[in-house]
Amino acid sequence: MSTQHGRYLALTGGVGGAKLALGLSKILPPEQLTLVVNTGDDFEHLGLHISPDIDTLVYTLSSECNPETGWGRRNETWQFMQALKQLGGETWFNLGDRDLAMHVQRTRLLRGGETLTGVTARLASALDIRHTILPMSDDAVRTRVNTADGWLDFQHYFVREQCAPAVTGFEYRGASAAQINPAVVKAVRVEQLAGIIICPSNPFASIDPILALPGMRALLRDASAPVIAVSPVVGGAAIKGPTVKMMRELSLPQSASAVAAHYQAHTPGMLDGFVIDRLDRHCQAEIEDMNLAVQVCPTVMQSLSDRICLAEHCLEFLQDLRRTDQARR
Ligand code: FO1
Repeated sequence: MSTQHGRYLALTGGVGGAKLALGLSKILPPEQLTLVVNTGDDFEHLGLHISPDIDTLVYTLSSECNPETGWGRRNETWQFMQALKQLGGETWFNLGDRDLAMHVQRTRLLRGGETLTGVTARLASALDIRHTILPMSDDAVRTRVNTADGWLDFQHYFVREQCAPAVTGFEYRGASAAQINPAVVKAVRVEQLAGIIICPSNPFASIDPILALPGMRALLRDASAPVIAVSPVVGGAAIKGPTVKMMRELSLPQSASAVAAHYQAHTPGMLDGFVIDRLDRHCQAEIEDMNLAVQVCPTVMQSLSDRICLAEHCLEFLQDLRRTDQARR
């Protein structure tokens, strides 16, 4: 464990976010790290409440994650899906037999009146996770994707249509009436806050839904500790998922600088620093011109030690930013 002091918050969604969250969790003990998760990907399917980004994080932190897909459980079997197919049911969204237990239990607890925050804490604890995982909100926010084929619910776009339709925009339905999880507000305003890390998640599908909650942008901008983001784009490509395809379709340059520019344009004043891969060293000056400090380090996370190494770089970067801020005062 680290000699880091203070408390950290990480905003995450998807597989890339969960990888860095795992690295952070190996360095920081539970009382020093809170993980805030996108729930814009959540949906009702086959009568069940599915929270893909929460589950990806829960399975990753509990070493239960399917290493081939990055989502779902390891050692999975698919008898439920096969039986459902035989009965003519909807099979475009793959729910493994072991994973199914998670959705059934979550749905039952939610219908019993528990909040998503309470249910998440209970299910994470059942899998021996000690770090705090907070859904961004207990209210329903649903990401929708505007495409050349019209509006699609996020999982219809992502899984059913395999991200094929060209994207023209996003909507975070319900966000304007949703309340930020009060535990997130408390975790940001904690006196010992040492830094906030925006994980290398898809900016449009995983991070913007969190930022769309009323008051979230101001909360992060006014945080007493530095805020950094890690680029999900490396060498003009996304490590996994449709980030770069989306950028192309939205007529944005496909680069780490464009991700930084996106955050700077939509959430001015939130970021103090931006982490890019060594392959993107050529973007450094351009990002510094956006008034951001830049950390260049390896960001591709293949092994557990890659995840821990990136987490260490993030914590060191935050420490440097805190020092610079103190020196300025
Ligand atoms: N992603 C897929 O590409 N195909 C699937 O069939 C699929 C099923 C699935 C089931 C449970 C779960 O928690 C996640 C699942 N995912 C699947 C991943 C998920 O849809 C995406 O990773 C996220 O929503 C994007 O961050």
